[in-house]
Formats: sequence, structure tokens, C-alpha cells
Amino acid sequence: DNNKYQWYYEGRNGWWKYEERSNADLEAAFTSGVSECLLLLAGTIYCVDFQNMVQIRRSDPTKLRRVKRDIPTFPSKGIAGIKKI
Ligand code: V3L
Repeated sequence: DNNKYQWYYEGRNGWWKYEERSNADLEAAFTSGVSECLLLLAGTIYCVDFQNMVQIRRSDPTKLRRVKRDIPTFPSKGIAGIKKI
């Protein structure tokens, strides 16, 4: 079942859901047991580190956000920067 868990990244005052494709990539990587997953997001490469549960921008590692894996109904701001209405 690939809709049991949702991945989230931290915003200023809450959590954003990853978009569907990134979520599927993260879930596949995490459940396979690897330690990290690379994502290409709007032309920018990010590494999600499953040990530290952070997302880090490859070109600038100071750009770091917490990530979490939770149930899909966990309160979020929206999906990948698109605010909930
Ligand atoms: N998915 C989509 N966009 C992302 C992601 C991601 N996993 N990671 C970073 N960005 P940084 P508030 C976020 C965007 O980490 O008001 C939100 O999606 C990121 O977008 O410095 O703080 C919102 O669109 C940011 O625009 O590399 O909660 C926006 O921030 C840009 O990449 C504001 O959210 C640089 O992020």
C-alpha cells in the first residue's frame, strides 16, 4: 500500500506535503532501507537524509528543513507550496 504514509517538509509555521511523485520516491527509498533520497524539485537538487530526517539543498547545505513521515491526515499547510483553500 503506497498511500499509507505521507512525507512532509517544514515551512515557517507548519508542514507542507511533498507532491505525489516526490512522496512516492521518498517512500520507495525509505522502505528499501537506503539512507537518503535525492529529489529534483523545480530544477534544484535536494537530498533527504533519513537518519537525521532533514532535507538539504545540494548546492547550499545551509538550506536545511526538517522532514517527517506521518499519516496523510496530519495537519498541513498544503501540497508543495500550494496552500490549502
Ligand atoms: N517541495 C516543493 N518546494 C520546495 C521543497 C519541496 N520539498 N523544498 C523547498 N522548496 P530551500 P512557508 C517552500 C521550495 O529549502 O511560508 C514552500 O513550499 C521552498 O518552498 O531554501 O515558509 C513554500 O512555497 C522555497 O520557495 O532550498 O511555509 C515556501 O517555501 C524554495 O524551494 C514558503 O513556505 C527554497 O527552499
